[in-house]
Amino acid sequence: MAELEGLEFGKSDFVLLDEVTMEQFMENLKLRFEKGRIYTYIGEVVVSVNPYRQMDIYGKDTVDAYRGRELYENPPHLYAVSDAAYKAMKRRAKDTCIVISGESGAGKTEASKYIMQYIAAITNPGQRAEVESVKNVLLKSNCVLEAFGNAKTNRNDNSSRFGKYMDINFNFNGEPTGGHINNYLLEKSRVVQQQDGERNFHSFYQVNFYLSRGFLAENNNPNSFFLKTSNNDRSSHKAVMSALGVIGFSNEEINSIYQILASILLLGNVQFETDGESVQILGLEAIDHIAELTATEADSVIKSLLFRTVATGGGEVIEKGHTEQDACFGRDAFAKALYERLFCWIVNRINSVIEVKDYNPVLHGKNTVIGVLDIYGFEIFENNSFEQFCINYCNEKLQQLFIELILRQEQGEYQREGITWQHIDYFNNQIIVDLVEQPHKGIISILDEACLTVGKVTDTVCLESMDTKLAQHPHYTSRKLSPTDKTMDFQKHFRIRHYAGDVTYSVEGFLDKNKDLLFQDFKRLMYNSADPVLKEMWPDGQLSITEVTKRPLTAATLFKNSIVALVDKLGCKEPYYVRCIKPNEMKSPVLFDDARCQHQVAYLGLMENVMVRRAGFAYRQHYARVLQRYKMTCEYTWPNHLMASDREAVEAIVTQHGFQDDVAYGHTKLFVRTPRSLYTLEQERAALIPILVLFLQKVWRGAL
Ligand code: AD9
Ligand code: MG
Repeated sequence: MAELEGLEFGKSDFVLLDEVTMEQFMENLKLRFEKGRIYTYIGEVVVSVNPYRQMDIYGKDTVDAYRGRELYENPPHLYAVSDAAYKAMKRRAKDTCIVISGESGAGKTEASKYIMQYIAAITNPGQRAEVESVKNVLLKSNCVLEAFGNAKTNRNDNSSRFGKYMDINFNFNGEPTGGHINNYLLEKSRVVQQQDGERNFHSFYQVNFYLSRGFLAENNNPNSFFLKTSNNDRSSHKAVMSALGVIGFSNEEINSIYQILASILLLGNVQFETDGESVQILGLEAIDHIAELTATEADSVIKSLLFRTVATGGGEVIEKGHTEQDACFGRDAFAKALYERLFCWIVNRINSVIEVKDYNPVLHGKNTVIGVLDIYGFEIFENNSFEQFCINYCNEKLQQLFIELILRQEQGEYQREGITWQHIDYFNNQIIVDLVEQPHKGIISILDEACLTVGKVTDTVCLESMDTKLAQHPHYTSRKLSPTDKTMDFQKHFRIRHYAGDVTYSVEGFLDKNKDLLFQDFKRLMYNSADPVLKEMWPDGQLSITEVTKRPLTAATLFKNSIVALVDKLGCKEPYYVRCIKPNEMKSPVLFDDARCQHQVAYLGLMENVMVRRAGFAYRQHYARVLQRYKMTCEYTWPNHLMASDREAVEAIVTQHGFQDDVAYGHTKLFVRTPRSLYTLEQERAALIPILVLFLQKVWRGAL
């Protein structure tokens, strides 16, 4: 059995703290971070602090040490929960999921990659080619998704600008047979605009390495989307090309991808001017290149940038010239939509390669799943807009699931088992979830209503409507409702008291982003492209203007629906949690910013988690299983017991080992408070096994 850590590294499980106070929690977290112990448990939850340096804890030796072991046999590690999830999946045919949460830069994506690498490393010992190929595609998909979905932000040089949930499918042997990726709300506004110090998606900086055409190199328009590339971009580009190849993208597809990227960049060079009557395009040479890259006609590109087709009330179809403002809006919406569709197409294309085909449960046994969720953490920026609103709503939903599953489930089990427990008060954030998503009264409904209202409803009018409807809500406020609060503007701001802290949102742009309008003319233009890859991304372009739905679902509602579906999906799996903490804002490997960390510990609900776990018991198991595993360690139970019930037999084991004060007896299960008692039992069992084997061999040979 592997050695557990010494106490000089602090307590490896917060459950073992002498007293559950914030001071002790923080002291332990800090001590462990300083000693290079970045992982600590709360029962089966892993708390991880971003080390901001390469750690020598992910190699083959470590994989071997954790493979097949129980959680309490080794120091805390992501590998241990990955193994626990894998074992639950394999031994008990349970679908499991690993939910990774934490704020931007806390280490979620890195954790998700280590988890996948671990699962890949422990499966398919026979190196079967088809399984190896599935594993390879699953691992390589990360590289592609990061290139297209990640960007440098002020918080994280490689920030995921989309949410990712990946299911890995396993056959009855526990070998990966495929997978599926769901992506959530790509932050497409980044395509046309970034905050100071931030960059566009990594993929844009790789275009030049692929398409060495003059028109990209010669660019010197200060308004363009072009930005400096670095050596890092060059090496990432190589990695992406290789990954695309491994996944199975064809040369034509890769070519189309880069041409689309280049055309988006060139769209950024298209400017408009007006003489008061009509609008013209400045930078026509960009149009020729865009037409060439998207396999369309330059005239059609111009037309869709300057006009839109509208159906009049009488069913007549007319062409209406844009104002300069509409033209700019249309261009940006087009650039964003091109990128979003490209991204979704790439995800679907990867899915088409990894999806499990021809799986016959009768022949192959139950197909089980491990899901890994790496989704954007809670965000509080200087300027918080629609994207932050959606992201923070998503975090509220996940927190709700956490409360449901870990806290409530735990307390529920004690009740069911008839064990006395201390009631733990934890903040139930359902009230904030309702504030956002409740039909008719919630913020999303109010936004949708404003978007559907005919005529000019502005963001400010929408804010007024929220103020009226939500004035009584304890988690909502605005300048109008709190006139003395000078940090907010009357016309612009509202504030939500999230479970993780107060966030002030600027309502400016909310309605446009929620409507997410893209003129049908652009869709038709793309659908008519001679490039089959591009055409495939725009099936709705074949609709004529009279067939287009007048009331498509809004961005917020689509997002809400996808998150509700996600939570449902996670809710029916056995969950494992990784809670990531960002130690400081400087990306420093040595700085532990007490205030920042304490804030995260508080809003992640970790203290409540420890309290519930402590009020509770680290380990619980049905009597029959406890007996089966440990009966050899007690003279009254080995080889069989003569007691009235399994429960009494288990009591005999516990009493013989002297930890009767550390347990409680439920109706069907034994509950053990601290992992240490279990550790003692495990050690004794491990020591007895060789003796038993010898004994049995002798019995078989007739020597006894
Ligand atoms: V965001 O919400 O996508 O903006 P994440 O995903 O939480 O964020 P990420 O995993 O990207 O953060 O980690 C940020 C950076 O911290 C990485 O680029 C690494 O430089 C660093 N990091 C995180 N975890 C580890 C680790 N286990 N070992 C070494 C790490 N470095
Ligand atoms: Mg990330």
